[in-house]
Amino acid sequence: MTTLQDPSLEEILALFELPFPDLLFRAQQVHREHFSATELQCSTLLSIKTGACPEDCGYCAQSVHHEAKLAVTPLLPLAEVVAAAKAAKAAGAQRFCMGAAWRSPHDKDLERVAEMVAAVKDLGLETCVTLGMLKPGQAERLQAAGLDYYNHNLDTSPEFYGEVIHTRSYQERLDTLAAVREAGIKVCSGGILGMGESRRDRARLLQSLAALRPAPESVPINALVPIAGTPLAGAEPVDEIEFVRTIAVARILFPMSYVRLAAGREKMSDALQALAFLAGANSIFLGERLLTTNNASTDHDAGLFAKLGLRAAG
Ligand code: SAM
Ligand code: DTB
Ligand code: SF4
Repeated sequence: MTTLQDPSLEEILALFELPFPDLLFRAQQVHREHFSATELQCSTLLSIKTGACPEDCGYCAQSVHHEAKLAVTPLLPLAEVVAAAKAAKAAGAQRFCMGAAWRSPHDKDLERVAEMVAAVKDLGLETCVTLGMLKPGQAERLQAAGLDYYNHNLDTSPEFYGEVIHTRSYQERLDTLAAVREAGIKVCSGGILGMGESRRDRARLLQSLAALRPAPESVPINALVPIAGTPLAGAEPVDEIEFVRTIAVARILFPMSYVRLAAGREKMSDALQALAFLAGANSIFLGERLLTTNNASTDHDAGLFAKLGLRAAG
């Protein structure tokens, strides 16, 4: 199976336009060439610093620019983070992802996060953080503490980005991703569907991610979780088949990467999730909470795994 190198927008759109059975078959072939189709990588999220973020991302509950109801909390104590990580491991997570609502961390906060990374790593979990933009030296500090992955999403196409976020540029996102890669940390970068973007925007997001060298090891595809009080509270959800097509195209463009069916699973039917897994999604967030919103429940996920014959990796 040939993979697309530096895919043009036309090539990506041609994948989107394939008859659905052909697109899914192709995605399945690519998926099974590199992964077990019955194994899901499972990560658990913890918001280690919540709310009061100076950025204005139109989808996010944590921005000071929006009116979402939210309990603002400063950086959590180390012991609380370690307790949450232990619980996540016991529940079957392989990776623990810590998210902070910062534009960019101060060095003294980064030191505390580095301690958290080291402590979580000591539990035998993979580590991931998402802290906003990084200044020179910060990625290296995190790498030295034992960080495996840094999550920093491109979110959408370069053309649609300005409709959603005004306080930082696409290029700044790319610069942080380059700093993370340079420090020897694995890259987790993807986007959000259902913000009012077009298929072309979804294709351009994937093209922008595919232009990263090497490709991100993890590509989260989030369905917008609409949050009251944010500018995108009333956004029209993406058609379900279009959502699955986007996952399938991501699988074909990123044959060796984990494609994560990320936010939004709480509202998805089992049938839609099953189609997403058939299209090549092979990673999820496990656990009752994402950052500020609920995830699919642990019981529901256990039932879904059993129904579909899936198991957690690791
Ligand atoms: N502040 C950091 C940043 O923006 O890079 C890290 C945390 S931020 C919440 C991480 C990612 O979560 C965002 O880039 C976005 O893709 C996703 N996200 C945030 N709110 C969301 C929502 N309501 N629905 C879906 N995804 C969301
Ligand atoms: C990602 O792509 N999705 C996660 C993680 N990276 C940090 C965040 C989802 C957040 C969903 C909305 C919330 O709970 O605030
Ligand atoms: Fe802040 Fe991240 Fe939310 Fe944007 S997505 S407002 S940077 S916490």
